[in-house]
Amino acid sequence: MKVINEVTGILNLLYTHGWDERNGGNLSYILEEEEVKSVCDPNVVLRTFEYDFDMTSIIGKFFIITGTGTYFKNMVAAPEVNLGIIKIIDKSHAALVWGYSEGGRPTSESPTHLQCHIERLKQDPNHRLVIHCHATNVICMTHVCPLDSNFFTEKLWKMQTESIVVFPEGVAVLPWILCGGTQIGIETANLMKEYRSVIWAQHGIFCTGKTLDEVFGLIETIEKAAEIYMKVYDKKIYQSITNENLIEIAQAFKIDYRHGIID
Ligand code: 2HA
Ligand code: ZN
Repeated sequence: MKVINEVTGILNLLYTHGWDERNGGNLSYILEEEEVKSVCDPNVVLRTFEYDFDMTSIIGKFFIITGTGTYFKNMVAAPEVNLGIIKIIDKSHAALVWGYSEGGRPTSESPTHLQCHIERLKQDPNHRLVIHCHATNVICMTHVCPLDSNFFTEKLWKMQTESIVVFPEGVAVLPWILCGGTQIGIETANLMKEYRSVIWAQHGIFCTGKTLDEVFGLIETIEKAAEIYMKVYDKKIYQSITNENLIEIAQAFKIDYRHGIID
């Protein structure tokens, strides 16, 4: 059950940060078979779910996924109701092996989550996690900034010294697209070829990575930079981080940052 406690702990933190109001946000995390065995019998199929895209490359993998309509604030108290563990059993089906005990099913954003996993695993075999949340200041920026990935990346990098260290590849931005479907999943996963973080205009952010701490930290850092941006962008600025400062940070920390934005 250690893994369930770790996942519900992060979900609770996301809630208390104010980034997952009501049933906002969702999470999916690749589990090792041993981790699944600590919770249930991985071979007992409770129900199956169908997907309309090709999942061949993730057949056999287990995912713990938040349930559709579930509230992050309730995860710690009732994990088995609000979370499910699925195994991808063929090109278009997943089997439920644990959870959703009151009849639930995977989050409406699970097509996007699974497509992001497929893409991120191609980039990084150690990839495990996708978190979507409604980070407040990130959403604010999508109201007042041009929806351009390089614009967002440059502003976020220049808000605080940590940014370029934590997300040297920058952030990608998608225009408003209807959520919950396969199309937004395709567009998001396409950007995940080059980015771990994709912002959905007027909606929130998808962040990916290897561990719960890493991805939570990525969200925190992007959201913190966005908060600083929203607090200062319409004020008279006396000084800020320059292109030269960013290059100096990158050299000092040996960071391979995205080129073509500040140089
Ligand atoms: O319902 O955040 O994007 C959960 C969501 C949808
Ligand atoms: Zn959402």
